[in-house]
Amino acid sequence: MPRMTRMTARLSVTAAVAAAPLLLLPWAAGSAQAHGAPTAPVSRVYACSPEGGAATRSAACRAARAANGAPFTAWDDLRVAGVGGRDRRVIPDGRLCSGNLAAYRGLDLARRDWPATRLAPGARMTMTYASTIAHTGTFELYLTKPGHDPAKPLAWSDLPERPFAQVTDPPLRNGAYHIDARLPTDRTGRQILFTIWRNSSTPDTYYSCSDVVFSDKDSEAGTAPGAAKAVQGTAATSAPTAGGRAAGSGLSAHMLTGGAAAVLVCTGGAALAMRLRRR
Ligand SMILES: [Cu+2]
Repeated sequence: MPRMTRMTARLSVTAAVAAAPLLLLPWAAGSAQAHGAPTAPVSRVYACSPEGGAATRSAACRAARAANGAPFTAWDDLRVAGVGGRDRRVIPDGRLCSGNLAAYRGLDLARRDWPATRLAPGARMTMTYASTIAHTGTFELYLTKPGHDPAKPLAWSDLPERPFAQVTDPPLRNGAYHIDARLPTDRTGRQILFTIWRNSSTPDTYYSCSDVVFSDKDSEAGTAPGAAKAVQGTAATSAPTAGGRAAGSGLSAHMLTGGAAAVLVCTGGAALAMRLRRR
């Protein structure tokens, strides 16, 4: 199975980089080495993953997988090591949604039909960020500027300098972080909610693109607090339980190995990520 092949590859890379016997521990459980991604408003990587429900069969997700050459099974592993807050220098324009990782390049496709979540301007919103391994760190939420054209590749200049919400170590409940935010009032139509999760317990930074559509304030859809409703007409995601996989063996295995082991898992993944980027 491909997953095992990847893990084996990652393990050998890691072992070569740092021959620490403890590194074997997390893999011994055969669990996913994984970390997190937004499930509401649903991120591209989660929507297009095998756990994305109806959304994963959408034309956008099919095109993304075709561009990728592989499914987004590791939806919670979109992370780059060593960025240290220099996102705009490390990640090139047009590669924001993939974090410039070849394994996720299909997420950079500029399309108007990505599975999207309807939001109301100025409303309160709670982002659900599924966590398959807990880390400490800061979440930054950005929205593309008013007038954003979703048919153009996402560039840093499409995002404001400052996030509309920033939260450090939000509560982790039922396998997900919950990030409360007040949405800007001046967005209309289709926008991209770009989330950066800057870990403080690992060297990693996570990137994700969630497609959202702002409806009129008068419209009832999405006005309820925390409402994140799938847009009609596009593929709706079944409301994901926080981290479908978190309920499985993956989370418990990682929890048993403890925080230090989780950091090691991420370090190992970083080695693979660097390898992928060199391709
Ligand atoms: Cu992690």
